[in-house]
Amino acid sequence: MKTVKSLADYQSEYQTSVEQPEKFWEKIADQFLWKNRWSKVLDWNFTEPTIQWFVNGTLNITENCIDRHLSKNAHKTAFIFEPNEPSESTQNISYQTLYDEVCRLANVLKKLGVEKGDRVCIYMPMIPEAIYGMLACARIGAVHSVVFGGFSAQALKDRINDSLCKVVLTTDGAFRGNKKIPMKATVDEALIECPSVKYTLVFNRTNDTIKMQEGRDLNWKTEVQSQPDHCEPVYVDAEHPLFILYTSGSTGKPKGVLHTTGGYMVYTAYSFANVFQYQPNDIYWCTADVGWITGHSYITYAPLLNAATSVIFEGIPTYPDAGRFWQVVDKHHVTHFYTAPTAIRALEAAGLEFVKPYKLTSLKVLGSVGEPINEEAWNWYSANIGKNKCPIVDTWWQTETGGILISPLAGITPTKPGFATLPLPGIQPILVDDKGNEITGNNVEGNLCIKFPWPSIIRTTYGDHERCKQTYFSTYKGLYFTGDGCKRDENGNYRITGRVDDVINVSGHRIGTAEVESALNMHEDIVESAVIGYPHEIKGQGIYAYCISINEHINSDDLKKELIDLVNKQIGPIAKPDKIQIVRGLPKTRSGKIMRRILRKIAEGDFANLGDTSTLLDPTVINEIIEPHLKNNN
Ligand code: 7RM
Repeated sequence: MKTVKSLADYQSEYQTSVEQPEKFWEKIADQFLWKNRWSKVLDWNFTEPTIQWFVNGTLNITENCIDRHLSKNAHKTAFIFEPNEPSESTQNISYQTLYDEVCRLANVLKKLGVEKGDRVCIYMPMIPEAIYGMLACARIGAVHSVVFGGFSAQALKDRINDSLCKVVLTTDGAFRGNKKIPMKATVDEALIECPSVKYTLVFNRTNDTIKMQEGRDLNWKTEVQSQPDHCEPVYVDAEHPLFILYTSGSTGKPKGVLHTTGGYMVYTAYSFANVFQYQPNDIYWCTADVGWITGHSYITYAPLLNAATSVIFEGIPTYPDAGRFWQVVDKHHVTHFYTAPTAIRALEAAGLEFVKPYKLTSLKVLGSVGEPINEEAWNWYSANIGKNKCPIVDTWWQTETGGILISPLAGITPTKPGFATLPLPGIQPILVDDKGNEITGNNVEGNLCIKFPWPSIIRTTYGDHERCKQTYFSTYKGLYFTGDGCKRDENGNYRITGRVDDVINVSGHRIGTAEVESALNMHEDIVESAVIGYPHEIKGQGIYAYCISINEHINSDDLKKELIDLVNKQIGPIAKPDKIQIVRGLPKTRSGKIMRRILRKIAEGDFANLGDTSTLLDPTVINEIIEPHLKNNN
């Protein structure tokens, strides 16, 4: 794919993209394989919202990810699989092998009755089969719903039932550092109440003993073996759903963010090529999990659309020790390394002795994603991993945006620690105040919105379009609202400061405070709770829960443990509160709204700056909440 090569290129391409967006995107879309060309590039309305890109175009995304490369690149490595255990051998998967595997699996899905438009849940660890699963769905026009392997049975069940999945792809278990994690047992528990699921396909990874329910559970390897390694692609409309990915918001249950096929393909491929400046012999490694949007866009789809070679890593940054990432970089001569600030901070804290043994000379570009990167971590990453020779691309985007919207282009855009810098061509950010008035000029701060559609923008929240409208398109009329706060510096560079809604970002994972609160409230002793985020050295934000117990005096470790177990069971380990405080009351306004601003200040230990407390119903609760903090001196 042709990419921007200089700052002047970027500026002229940006200008074209704003002045003639349809012409701009059409030229990019033309670099792909389409069955039928579109009749109209864009049809949009941010009020409903209805957004259609490449109207009436038809295509199959896997043909673009795989088939298209076979004439020249059949033997090129698509994926290098690096297992959890360093002693287990690496697996090289060529584009031809990828084709064969995806086709066989797609044939199995067809045999199981999966048809175009049907939903398939993927609940798997980071192994190549998870990616085969996504692509096998796309091959036949089925819609994948990947659920992160760390979610609990309850969370998995909710997601399966929201989109009525027919089949679940899973494994017996997962290797994660020195732990083995059950996967099939969790699926079994979830499926007790999932009437839509007819089959599961189980890939044996850990070879642990699992229960296989006759007539429902099938062995992956056995099923795949007997299938031909060819499967005709099913051509779908550009606006046919490609996948659903659940993400947390400020209220209620997680939303199923829906992405469609044509626009998602065009935007993810374009953004990957431009942001990373990937060249044909480079080795790219994104350390995310396919359970998150970063894994969807920048492990599965975009690298393949660019015929790239990428590393798939099963393990964790700290096993067998905190040098694992750097060992893998050296082992596979990784040129492009893309990770999250939380990992950088954790590895920085582990000490330079874990970096020293490795050369890291293959690296050309470093990336960051998922949360604001603090200057300290940025500088450490640049100096110790990039040896001050690799540009850092701090990429800002969201599940809902499908691809990177604000980021430096590697080696082209001047970088600045803590800043995602400039919008990609085609992206029109705007800052607004709380009333929705545009904040113009530089050296300003406001709520980050986008005023024009890009091809991979969210189309709907599955089964509830009104929620999509309310959440993203109603706060500020005519704008897509990101939920993030943002600064624009004197040169027009953007710095994303974090969420302005009730979403917490823990180690780059989005956690809805409302979800954690409703889990806590399920405890029979808990009357009400308020959950907020507080600054955490490694995780970015930690989870702080204030709970009102019916037994006022009880602030016991037993109760806290029960509450943590409850959250673990309802959502999963990523949502476990770091701190729980049992309180007698919560600071509420006269209209009954919890004043989270005050609770945040208290959790930060900033008791002197609680701000205006005059609207509180009962101001005395504040002193009671602060009191134990003063005692513990924390
Ligand atoms: C890709 C992803 C989205 C939220 C988003 C932000 C935060 C992500 C950055 C960032 C500052 C960044 N999708 N966020 N990237 N904040 N700088 N480079 O993370 O849907 O899981 O989360 O993450 O608050 O709204 S996500």
